[in-house]
Amino acid sequence: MSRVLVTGGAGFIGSNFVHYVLANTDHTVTVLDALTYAGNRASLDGLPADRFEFVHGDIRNAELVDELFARHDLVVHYAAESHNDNSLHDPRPFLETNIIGTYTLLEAARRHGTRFHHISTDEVYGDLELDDPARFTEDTPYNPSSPYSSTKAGSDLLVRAWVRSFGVQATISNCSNNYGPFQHVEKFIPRQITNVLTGERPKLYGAGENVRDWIHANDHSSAVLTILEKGVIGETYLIGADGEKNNKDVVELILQLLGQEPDAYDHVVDRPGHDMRYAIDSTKLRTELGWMPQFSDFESGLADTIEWYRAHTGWWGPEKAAAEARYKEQGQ
Ligand code: NAD
Ligand code: TDX
Repeated sequence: MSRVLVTGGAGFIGSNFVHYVLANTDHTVTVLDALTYAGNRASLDGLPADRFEFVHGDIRNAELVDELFARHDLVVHYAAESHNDNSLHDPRPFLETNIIGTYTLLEAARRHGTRFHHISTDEVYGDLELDDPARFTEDTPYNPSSPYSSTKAGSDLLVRAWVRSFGVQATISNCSNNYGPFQHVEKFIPRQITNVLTGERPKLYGAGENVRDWIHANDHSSAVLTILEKGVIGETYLIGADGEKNNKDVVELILQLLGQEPDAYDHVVDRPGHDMRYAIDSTKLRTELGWMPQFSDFESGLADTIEWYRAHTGWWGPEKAAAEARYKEQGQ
């Protein structure tokens, strides 16, 4: 039994991880989350009071962070500004949370000798051409494109430096695009599902040829737990489930699953600097740590996700109008 501190645990992937850990281990969990627009306390409703604590606070608050590190064995760091489109309009919060926030946590890990796992993204590697047979591996050079991905790349490099210079007990994982319950309606899949559910047409950036490598959030959680249990300090592990799909195919599948015509969507202004393709080779995690994804059928995972959004209009409804208003300003 370990005492696990999860930063950003009221966000999409963090909340899925908290549910997963409480259901599959005997660990206790504390969430530290600032409840930005992306955090939702309701994503953590109903968790067992004797094993779960919520702390409302900012990862840049060194005093609070220090007090929390003193009473936890493991820290899993999900907190971030996470949306590329937002980073193109106002990069500053990305520097604050992703860089200064990670630095604040690393300093606490250094002081307390706490085991630290840093959650990152495949976007640090830049993008691949559509016809390139290559996939990202742990040896791919960093080449981030957006303010978001460059701050995530910077945070990864801080972790590596704190391991090497100060002996911090850290691992890093870089995962591909997640889908599943509790994802904010600004993101691609929930935006299109909730557009259809509210009578709006889905919005595809550009021609929709961009490829993302989809993984169910539960598979991300099981991978992180595996790294916490068996990962080697100082190592980086790529997490992916061989789920490459282009955006157009995903929109058409969402429309089909919701009983709409497959062409009932709009092409809108493309994202500046839009990465073309991400693809993960997760051989290291699979062969060295024995991890395997469980959600191999994207269509059925997507159908379950659609059902979740249909059943939880009270969870996403209050955010929908504001998210769409932000997009409308950009012609998206
Ligand atoms: P999210 O935006 O849904 O959640 C982020 C959470 O962090 C929110 O609850 C927010 O309130 C909290 N937060 C933000 N700033 C904070 C601060 N200064 N102090 C404390 N809490 C703060 O993000 P997500 O999609 O769940 O992503 C979680 C992590 O996983 C991020 O580090 C992201 O880079 C990484 N990641 C995401 C994906 C993906 O597909 N979404 C893929 C790979 C990696
Ligand atoms: O309305 C849309 N229409 C559209 O075509 C939106 C919101 C997105 N898109 C496209 C852009 C991308 O090619 O869909 C794809 C996915 O977009 P996002 O959900 O914004 O994800 P992405 O930019 O790929 O980044 C995600 O995966 C990696 C997460 O948001 C990051 O936090 C993670 O690091």
